[in-house]
Amino acid sequence: TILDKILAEKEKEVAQLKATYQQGQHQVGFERRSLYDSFMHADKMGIIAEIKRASPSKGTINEAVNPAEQAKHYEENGAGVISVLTDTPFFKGTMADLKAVRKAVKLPILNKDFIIDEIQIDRAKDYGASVILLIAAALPKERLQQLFNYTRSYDLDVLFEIHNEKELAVAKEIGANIIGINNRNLKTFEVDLATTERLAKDIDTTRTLVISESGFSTKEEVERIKQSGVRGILVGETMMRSDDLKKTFDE
Ligand code: IGP
Repeated sequence: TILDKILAEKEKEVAQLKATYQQGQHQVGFERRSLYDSFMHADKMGIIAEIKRASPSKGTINEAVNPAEQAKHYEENGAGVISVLTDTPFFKGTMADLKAVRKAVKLPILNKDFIIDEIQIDRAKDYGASVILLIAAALPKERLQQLFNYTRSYDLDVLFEIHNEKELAVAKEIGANIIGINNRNLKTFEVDLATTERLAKDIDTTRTLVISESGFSTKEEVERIKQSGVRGILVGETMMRSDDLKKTFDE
């Protein structure tokens, strides 16, 4: 599957990083910006707007984007968090993108990558990320638990991504307080909002922040998903392609 391919690349990247990365090299000075607090206490739907240059399913989306400018547009138009894809081989993002975004906006920043090792979490923290992504399908439960605890010990948030019932059970065992339900099946690339509706039913949404991820392009879809107790949505492609963000956010 595509996830297997990406993870194989990540192994190489992490080996490289371990050989070359110096702790604190890019440190920006950490000040906590909390996704959980800001979305849990808001009364309108929170939006995580993503900097996504390309993807395995769509190819090029907007490779030439200026991440800082784009993030500022997102912030001015009502985004609550900026997600920055930093994977290079498959999504054409970089850590430099994240650094530029962190400088440009006041919002919490999600480091969107395929995290398999503590060193990536050290790096995310150094660059000023507030949240990291852990993908349930990527690793065994024990390893996910270690990486979750490690991240929380830094006082960073974890967006714990799931796609099915089995992964939801893992999220609960690990104690994830922010669960991202990915509507996209990483094996087939098919997107179905019913995934969120089905899984959110079994989550205590008064205590757990639930984010619905992928496939949003209309106001009707957002209205529909509100009914399931979801407090935030993660939108990439639609935001990257929009030439009128005001309209996109209002819709
Ligand atoms: C955004 P979309 O369909 O709005 O572009 O999706 C986001 O959910 C998607 O980029 C994503 C993703 C991921 C990317 C969800 N989980 C894990 C890379 C890795």
